[in-house]
Amino acid sequence: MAASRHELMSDDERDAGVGGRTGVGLATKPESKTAKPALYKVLMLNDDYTPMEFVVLTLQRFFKMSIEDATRVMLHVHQRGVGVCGIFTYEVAETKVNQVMDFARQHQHPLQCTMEKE
Ligand code: TYC
Repeated sequence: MAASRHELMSDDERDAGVGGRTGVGLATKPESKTAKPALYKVLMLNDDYTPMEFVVLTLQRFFKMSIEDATRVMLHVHQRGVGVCGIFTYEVAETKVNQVMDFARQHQHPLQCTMEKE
């Protein structure tokens, strides 16, 4: 589906109104009222020891994936070395990384999970 005109506009253009003249709004008006939060990718890393079933279970439990999606992501990580589990705000991403690392440690698996700015 093609992007709408509205979706293609910058915040400045929206602030100026549809078809408005960018950059000629009132000097007192903020450029945008809705600052978007920074986003972070949560990454899963491959290793030689963690069982595939454990990785699938981890993706289902902490990232709410179906068994099909979890298996797809696990196999991607197994084959490519790294894969994206999801994209979140900083605090949510940090919580997910900690949950995965704690879960792996409890089960004595070397599974590693990390985050990086998008
Ligand atoms: N490479 C592991 C194995 O062969 C499976 C695995 C997949 C481990 C993904 C970690 O993030 C991972 N048992």
